[in-house]
Amino acid sequence: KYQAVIFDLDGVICSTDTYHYQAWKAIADELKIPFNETINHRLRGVSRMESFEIILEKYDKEMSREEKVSWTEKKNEIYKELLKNMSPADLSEEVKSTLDALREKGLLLAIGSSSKNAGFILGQLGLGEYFDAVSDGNNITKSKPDPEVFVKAAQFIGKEPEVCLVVEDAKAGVEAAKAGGMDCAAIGDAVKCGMAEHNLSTFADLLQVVQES
Ligand code: B16
Ligand code: MG
Repeated sequence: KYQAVIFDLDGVICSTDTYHYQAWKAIADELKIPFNETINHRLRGVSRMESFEIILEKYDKEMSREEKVSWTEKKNEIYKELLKNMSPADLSEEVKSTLDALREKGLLLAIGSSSKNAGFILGQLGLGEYFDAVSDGNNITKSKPDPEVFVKAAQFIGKEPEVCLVVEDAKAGVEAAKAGGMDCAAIGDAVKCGMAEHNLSTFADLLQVVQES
């Protein structure tokens, strides 16, 4: 059934969670806003500005649009600096060999990420030229749970949604896949939401899911 797999990036292909956390923590500390791992959890898969709005729920003053833009830009500068620490060593052997095996089977492989830094991260991992298409935060106007990022990915590779399988680690991403008419394989945190057609206990399980489809 499946002819293409569209992968979320952060939390699926690699883990940038701690970098996002460190960068947001620096901003929250400067603004004296309480911030912890539980709040950080809610930022998975949502856009940069939406993430900041969640952090600001615990801020008791007013903040103008310009100030918000400036703080999110500052967060991104810190985050990008941290991303420089990433290298091909951050790509697990399991992920790389599973991607290669899927490609070997003739499937098209794409990225569907909310991140505007997706291209940079892929480059750091040594996957700059690897995927057949990259749909990311730079080509969308609405972020997950809106399906736009995945719909665009399917268009980029020229496949109908019905033959695409999305792999996601965030509930917002699973919802986005479903809204786009695509099946979803949940991994990690997203398994809990119980909304995906397939649940992966490990990335390599994808091979079986595709084989049995
Ligand atoms: P940026 P994904 C998402 O990536 C992250 O999970 C989320 O935490 C982040 O806020 C969002 O990208 C935007 O990232 O600030 O780099 O544009 O999971 O959709 O690959
Ligand atoms: Mg993710």
